[in-house]
Amino acid sequence: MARILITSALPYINGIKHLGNLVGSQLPADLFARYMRGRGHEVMYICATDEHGTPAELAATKAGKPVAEYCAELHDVQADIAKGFGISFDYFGRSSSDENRAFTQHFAAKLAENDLIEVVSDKQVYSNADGRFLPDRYIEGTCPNCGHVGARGDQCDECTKQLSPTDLIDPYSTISGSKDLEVRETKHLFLRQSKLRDTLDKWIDSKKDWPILTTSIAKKWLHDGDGLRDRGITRDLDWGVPVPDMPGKVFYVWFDAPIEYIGATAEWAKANGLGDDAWERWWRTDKGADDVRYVQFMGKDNVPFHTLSFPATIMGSKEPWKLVDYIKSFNYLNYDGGQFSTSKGRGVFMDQALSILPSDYWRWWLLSHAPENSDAEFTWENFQSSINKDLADVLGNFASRVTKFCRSKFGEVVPAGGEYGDDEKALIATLNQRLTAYNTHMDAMEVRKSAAELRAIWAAGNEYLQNAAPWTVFKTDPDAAAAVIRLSLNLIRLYAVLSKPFIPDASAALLTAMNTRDASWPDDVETALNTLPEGHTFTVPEVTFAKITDAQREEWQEKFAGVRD
Ligand code: B3M
Ligand code: ZN
Repeated sequence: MARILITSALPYINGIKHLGNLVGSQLPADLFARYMRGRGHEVMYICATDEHGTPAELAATKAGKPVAEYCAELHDVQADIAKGFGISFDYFGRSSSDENRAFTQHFAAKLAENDLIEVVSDKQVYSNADGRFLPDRYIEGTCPNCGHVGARGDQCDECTKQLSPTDLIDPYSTISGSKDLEVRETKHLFLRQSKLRDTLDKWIDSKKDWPILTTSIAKKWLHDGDGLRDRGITRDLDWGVPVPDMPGKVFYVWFDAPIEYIGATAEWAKANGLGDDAWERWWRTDKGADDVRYVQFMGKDNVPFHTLSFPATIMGSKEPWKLVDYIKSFNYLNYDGGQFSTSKGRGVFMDQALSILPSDYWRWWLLSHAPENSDAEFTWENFQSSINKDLADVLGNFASRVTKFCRSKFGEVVPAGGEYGDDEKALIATLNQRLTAYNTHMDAMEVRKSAAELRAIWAAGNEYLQNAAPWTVFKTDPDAAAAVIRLSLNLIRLYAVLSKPFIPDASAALLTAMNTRDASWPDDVETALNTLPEGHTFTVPEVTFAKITDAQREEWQEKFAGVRD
């Protein structure tokens, strides 16, 4: 069996994330992790809170708390909410960990050793009103590349271009709003990534299976304008990984954050009382990681750093670290005609979503509408109709009709009698085809195509039941009806197994109702449909998916129309 290493982009510590962030990182990563575990592979799914940089400092100041205390608190908040969504990390670390500090300083030292670090007298923007330098998110202005107002000092989220504060047009301090700014000299370490441009170019070209979205962004910034520029990897900040021998300087958050993928794996080993070999077998190709398939999940705005500066750090170390094999990137999820926005509090946030509906409702809608090849739009009407149709009317209704009819005629037990005939054989043939397609799409991380295939598998069972009409057949041939119900009860178990990556809670509830712990992924449908033998007892499941009413939809549309407090 393969070994699969999965990481999803580290959410900034500053506050609870919205559904757009979730569907572009942790949720599809969790879908893939659950699927790969279900197929019997060894999986290590790693994520962490991204706790350095200006997002953390600005948010802690706003909360009136010391930044270390703020980060510890919000890490637990984000961990709890991810748990509420059934995100099955093997470990959810913290980029402020000792492990990440050590790794970050190690990589910087190796890069310097390999002549890839340069001490540059850099121009940084200093705010007289605030009495401090303004790196990254302490400064905003107009993007020189696309004209977007509100571009940040390190990146424009509109066109994803990586920026420096001095690039901004008409800049202002995000602390005080002051425009009383001046450019001052200050020494910083630069990563000479331009020396690795050709190596990176060849590496990106070798990734023939990557999504177009990922490679197009990478190639754009590799060759845009003056190409891959050397970039400052240190900042005049107090909070972050200290730069050895440069007091008052810390590493730039995007330098240390991806290294936390390794850091969090070492945190996992320590938390489990394991030695270094436990994490090295995932990250060091000289310690067994050469047979690992490493997949990253992220929004498109994170692609530049994951395809350029992080690989440059790994390659530049000249040490045998595991490089990513596949990057699954996502476009944006928009909300009712506008954009989700953490900083502007616009949209539905993860905690709010869980307060109104179970996570499976959100998981199903978000994954089946994932913004893979283009931006996607969340509307309350579409959410209501998709949930009510796919989950309530198709999957939920099938489980309810089959178990209730069985209970009324045969009791809560898999009935004996009859045998599978032509209709059953036809259904089995159809489902075998669809199972193969489902596996293919899931292996390829084609999220929407996988959801469509799973929905079709549910629908095939409904269509079979409708045509077989055991409630009619029972009157003249109870044995034939028994065979239909026996197959259909086994189909409920099969649906629970196949649906687990998407809707784990409903899957567990259906397996419990079917009174089985056999959640083995099917090799073939016929075998799967003979798992629950005649005489096997079960219970009628609770209503698996209560429908969303128009009144509820209208209430939530109103409640989430503005910006959150
Ligand atoms: N925290 C950016 C973001 O949240 C950043 C991702 C880091 S992944 C190493 O979009
Ligand atoms: Zn821009």
